[in-house]
Amino acid sequence: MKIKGLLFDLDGVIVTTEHNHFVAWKRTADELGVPFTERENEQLKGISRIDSLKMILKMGNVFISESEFDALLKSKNDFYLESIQELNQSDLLPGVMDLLLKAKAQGIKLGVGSSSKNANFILGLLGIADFFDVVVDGNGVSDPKPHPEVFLNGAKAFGFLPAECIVFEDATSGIQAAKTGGFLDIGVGNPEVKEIATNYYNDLTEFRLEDYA
Ligand code: B16
Ligand code: MG
Repeated sequence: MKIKGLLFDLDGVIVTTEHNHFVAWKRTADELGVPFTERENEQLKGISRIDSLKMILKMGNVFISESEFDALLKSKNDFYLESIQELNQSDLLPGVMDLLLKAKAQGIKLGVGSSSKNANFILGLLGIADFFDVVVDGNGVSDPKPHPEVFLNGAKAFGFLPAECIVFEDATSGIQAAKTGGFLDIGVGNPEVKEIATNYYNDLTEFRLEDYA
């Protein structure tokens, strides 16, 4: 089926902010005394903020009060936001800008499907918000990835069937969400998803729009 819409995950596909999330969660895990490396962080990619903290607590078998939970969520996000203050267009991952320009010129619809509640803020810093016909983020979904809601809402806003859209993802949870939703799932920039993704590219410079649309 000819592709009519592209749905991009944000952190890890459009921009390198996954590392900032890792550093911020590492700080939280250290505070809680939970061992946390890139390996544990892999399970958090694409997962909502609340689910990420729940997962860290589970990893360490740590129990905290509701108010401590809320305070940790806030301090993680404050630290994360502080660390991305300088973000700008030069932080776009390779191939992103060229693909956005090419797809737009061909009349293909563009959307973001992110678990992040900071998605619109980040798109603003990157100066690419105007490219997108729809942005579905962590503020607008009730079931976070790996549930497909975030991408289904995007396809619905386009007015297209999921099978007419590609989802670009760097996280296992996001690839699962795309598959469950009936999208063509393409893994990008994270060898961890190579095995499960229908197609995989090291970065978006390797993706050829003419092969799909
Ligand atoms: P926030 P994506 C996800 O964004 C990140 O992969 C994940 O690491 C992060 O915890 C989640 O957003 C929530 O982000 O704390 O900014 O709301 O990859 O789905 O674009
Ligand atoms: Mg991601």
